[in-house]
Amino acid sequence: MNTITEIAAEPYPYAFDPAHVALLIIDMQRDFLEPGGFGEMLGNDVSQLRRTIEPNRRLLAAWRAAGLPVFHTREGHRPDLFDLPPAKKIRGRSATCIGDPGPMGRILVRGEPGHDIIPELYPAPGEPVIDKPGKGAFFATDLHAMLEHRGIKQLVVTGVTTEVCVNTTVREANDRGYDCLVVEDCVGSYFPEFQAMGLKMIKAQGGIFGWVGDSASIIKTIAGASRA
Ligand code: C5J
Repeated sequence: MNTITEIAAEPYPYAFDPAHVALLIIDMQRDFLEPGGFGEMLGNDVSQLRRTIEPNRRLLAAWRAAGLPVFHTREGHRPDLFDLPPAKKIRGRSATCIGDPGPMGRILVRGEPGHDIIPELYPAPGEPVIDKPGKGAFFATDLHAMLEHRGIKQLVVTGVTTEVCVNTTVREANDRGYDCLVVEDCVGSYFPEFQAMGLKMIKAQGGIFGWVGDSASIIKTIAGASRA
């Protein structure tokens, strides 16, 4: 399938172009999603994020089967923390913060177990992983260059959390000219009200930052798709 196909979405159908689209999976990391990780240690209900794992797994499988490109991101910092802004380190006044020992190694530090992607969605060989020090995937990374080199103009965006790293990334992408389709059952927030509002903000005002759709509609469209 190489033709542009309309996918049901809000605020209006998304013109899915298999020749210029990539799947961008944001921060599906153990420390955010797994029981016993940093997210749960802070008092968050990880089940709110874990409900996205199965829909993401199905979408990723269909995406890979269609031979379409996928990019993964991880939020985290160098072990020496030189890329960690002091403001980010002390924000929240928590007794345990980024770089400190946590339940799954040093919190949000590259190379630590908790920083890595959950096994259910682990990147396949050849799938780029973008390590980002900020909330947005475009800040201080080479993601934009990588997408441009591949001719990518559309991003189907999944991951966590809806109101923080997903929203920030979609806004950054929108300003760089990408058409973003956010997959509502594949993005999650610890807070149900932020999940609802985070999605509403994207599709409001005629799709001010992008579109919102569901994984079943996307899977139906890409089934059997091939870049050949
Ligand atoms: C947060 C993220 N919430 N991936 N990170 O700190 O949304």
